[in-house]
Amino acid sequence: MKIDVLTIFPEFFKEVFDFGIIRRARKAGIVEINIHDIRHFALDKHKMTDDRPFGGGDGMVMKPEPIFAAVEEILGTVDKANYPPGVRVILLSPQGARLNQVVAESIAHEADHAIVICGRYEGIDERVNEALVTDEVSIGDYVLSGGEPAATVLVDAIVRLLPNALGSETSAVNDSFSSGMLDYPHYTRPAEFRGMPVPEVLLSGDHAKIEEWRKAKALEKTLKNRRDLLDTDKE
Ligand code: 6GU
Repeated sequence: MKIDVLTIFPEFFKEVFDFGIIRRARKAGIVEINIHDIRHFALDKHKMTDDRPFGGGDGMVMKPEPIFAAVEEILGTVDKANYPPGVRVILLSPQGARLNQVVAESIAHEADHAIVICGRYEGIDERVNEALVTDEVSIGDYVLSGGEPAATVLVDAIVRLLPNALGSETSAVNDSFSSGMLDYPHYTRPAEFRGMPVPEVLLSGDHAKIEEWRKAKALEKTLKNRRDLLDTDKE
């Protein structure tokens, strides 16, 4: 899979994709990640990437021209209808559809090329959305100053789902959310630490009982922290 990130803060991404599973996936050729400076595509001599909003109001709006130029260079077209199959142009914005495991899976499994546009909080010219964007995505109901932190979240969620990205020691199938529930609690050595013992059952060697305990604990945690996941009438 190829991922192109468009940002006005390319330095932000200098090291974030150089650790752990993403680093290993890049080295193994499972994913190629390129960071593009939107400013580099600005047309005027001041390299302006934003301007004042038509209709008035606070804040600046990201100009369409540099973003169109960047997408045109990367894809060879700025016409959604002519995108090759497997291309997704994703705009990160607080107005997007909320990211969840289903959204991440649909991108990881259906796309072979993702262009990720990091919007600034104040906004981006809507013609970018209309003409270029296939998916407008938010990472949750809170305000970030820009899409950059959201891009690291989205890229991580996608890359770990790509075939062979996870080592044999981990499996995406057992993850939280793929089961619709939170994960059960984990313990490692020592068996007693500062007066806190590990639950007996985990030392028992009784795998059926351990499985039962983990299911109960996962349910308990989901009820406590994320009751909404158990609602049957959710989207
Ligand atoms: Cl993708 N961008 C911004 N600016 N804020 C957000 C977000 C994205 N997702 C949640 N909050």
